[in-house]
Amino acid sequence: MSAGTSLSFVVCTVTIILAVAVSFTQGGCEFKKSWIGRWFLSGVPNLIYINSTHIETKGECYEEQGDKYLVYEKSDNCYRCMAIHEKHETVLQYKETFCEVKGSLQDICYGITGDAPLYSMFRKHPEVKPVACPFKSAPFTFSYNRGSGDCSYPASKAESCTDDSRLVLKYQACPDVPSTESNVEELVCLAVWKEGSTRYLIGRISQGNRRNLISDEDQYRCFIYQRNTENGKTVYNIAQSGDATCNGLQNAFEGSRTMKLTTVDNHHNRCKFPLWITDHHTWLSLDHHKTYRFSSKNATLKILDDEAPKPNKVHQNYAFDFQEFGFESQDQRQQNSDMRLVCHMILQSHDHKKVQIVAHITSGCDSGYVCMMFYKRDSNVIELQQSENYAENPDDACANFNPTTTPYTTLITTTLHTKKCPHLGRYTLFNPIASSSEQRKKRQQPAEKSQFSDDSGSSNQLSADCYSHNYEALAVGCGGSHGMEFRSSCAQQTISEYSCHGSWEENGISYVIASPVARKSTDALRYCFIYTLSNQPETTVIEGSLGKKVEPPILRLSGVSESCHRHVIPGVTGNWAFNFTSNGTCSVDNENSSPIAIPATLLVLLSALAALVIR
Ligand SMILES: *[C@@H]1O[C@H](CO)[C@@H](O)[C@H](O)[C@H]1NC(C)=O
Ligand SMILES: *[C@@H]1O[C@H](CO)[C@@H](O)[C@H](O)[C@H]1NC(C)=O
Ligand SMILES: *[C@@H]1O[C@H](CO)[C@@H](O)[C@H](O)[C@H]1NC(C)=O
Ligand SMILES: CC(=O)N[C@H]1CO[C@H](CO)[C@@H](O)[C@@H]1O
Repeated sequence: MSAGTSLSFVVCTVTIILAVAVSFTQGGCEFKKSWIGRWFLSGVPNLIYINSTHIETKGECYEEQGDKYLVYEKSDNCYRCMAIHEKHETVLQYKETFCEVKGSLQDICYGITGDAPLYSMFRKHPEVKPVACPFKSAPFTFSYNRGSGDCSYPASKAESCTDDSRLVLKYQACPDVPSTESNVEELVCLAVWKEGSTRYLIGRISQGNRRNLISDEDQYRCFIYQRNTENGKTVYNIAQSGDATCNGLQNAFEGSRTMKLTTVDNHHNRCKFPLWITDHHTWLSLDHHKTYRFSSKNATLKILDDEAPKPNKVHQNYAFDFQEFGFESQDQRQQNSDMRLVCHMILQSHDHKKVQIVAHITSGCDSGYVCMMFYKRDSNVIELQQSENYAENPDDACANFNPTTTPYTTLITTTLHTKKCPHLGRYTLFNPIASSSEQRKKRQQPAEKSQFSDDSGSSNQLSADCYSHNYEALAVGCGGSHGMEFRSSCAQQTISEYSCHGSWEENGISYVIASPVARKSTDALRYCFIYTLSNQPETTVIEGSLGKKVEPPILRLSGVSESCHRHVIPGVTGNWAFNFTSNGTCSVDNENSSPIAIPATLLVLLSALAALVIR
């Protein structure tokens, strides 16, 4: 760097510092931190960016007093007054003067007249969570008027969604009223506020049939609403703006479009889910991804799915997603598996063990009636079945319900107690001659990956080989343990122990809810062990040199991680499957005859004892 350039560098730097200093002394103020972001303003094609000092297209904050800001526009070297009101974190409203020559804030702001146009800006980034819609106790019937007369017959319908910031408006066409059409609109409520006695709502409206073409200009609408009671029913009168501003709205009865929502009577008989189900307010799926929660009044069940596909996870940030993904929310919501179920009618109840219920279901913005069966399996285990289709009419919900083909969902309580596992005894792997690694591989289930595999991966091939599938013996409730112990025959004997939390039998097949005692990363949280214990067919009696020999029964066992699926064939399918032969009870006699099944600790103890005796 030469002396010349370094001097000019210094001069330049000083100039910049001076310029900055001057701009600060020249006034300069800051807008509210909460305003920073990108905003939509009707009539402006691009979003308006606001930072702490600038409002894009308006200028720089020069002087501030209360909600009045003197804003300097550099390009025209002029000043304007803006009176900015934050109605909600999503809504800024302002009035402004023309850009004028410099003057005091008071003088310039005096130019804002009462009838100056009001501008409404709606925040797009950073996204803000929608608010709960203020129209409580949907569903509603409604009439509407688009300026050509009331369309009240046939009645239009408004329905709630699981997400209370959404409402579905199902418009009906009235043959006698021009410019009415049947159409489905969805309203997402973004902001509500009150001015005097007037209540405002900002919402985004989307239309089912024109989803990709829709712009912010078409979607943002301002509403004034008013709650009344008529003949014991709650009524909402709503006026909707004709564009993406709040202009032209005076009250809840005049607007580009008006609606009158009326609550529907006696929608649910509001039965209660039986006590043996609601005894635990929260139930979990075996993998803990789904939560079933009963309301305090035991009439409503909410099903929350934490594994919902991504677009649903961000549904709180709906406003933003709309823009980013194009409007496909209707489809996305159909995948949303969060549901709300309201008990509508109890059809059959059997002895606190089984109950059939018609429930009103809301899933996303879809709703209807479903048939549900609840089964009590054990003190901490219930199962349920739910019809797939939503019926319009509650009487149709259970009409075509087939319990033999409807899948079951197994639910457990949030805390599980350890219980005695059924079928106590010792088992050895069926066909134990197979000990070469070739035959071991054959034993593995080819279709589904074993949950028993080693998590250390390929780092130790020998031990991995040893861990996976090489279970030679199973001991249930032996040696002081109440669990199920799977043992491998490897040099370093590995034991996988499972605790049992409940069991039941159905059509000769047994089901046990079990959890791994020391959980490996590849293990499921909870398993449903599905098994049969039966005598070997045909070969039950074998003629031998020593006479007749009765073959021991075979235990066919499968582990399933999600639910106790009825399509699983024990010993054949499932996350993993084994066939074992019974090796008798846990008695000492049997322990002596089957060294593999003796717990390692017991072996050590025995050899220590033997050593003592020999001395
Ligand atoms: C605000 O934005 C303006 C341009 O719109 C920019 O010149 C200014 O440096 C920004 N201020 C801050 C604090 O980021
Ligand atoms: C709901 O169920 C719980 C547990 O079964 C019970 O204690 C409570 O009284 C029930 N509440 C109502 C309002 O029925
Ligand atoms: C268990 O036995 C059944 C029936 O004999 C057989 O089909 C299945 O493959 C066996 N399972 C295993 C893991 O060997
Ligand atoms: C009763 C019975 O089946 N005992 C068997 C237990 O397992 C050992 C080892 O596999 C066999 O040798 C026993 O005959």
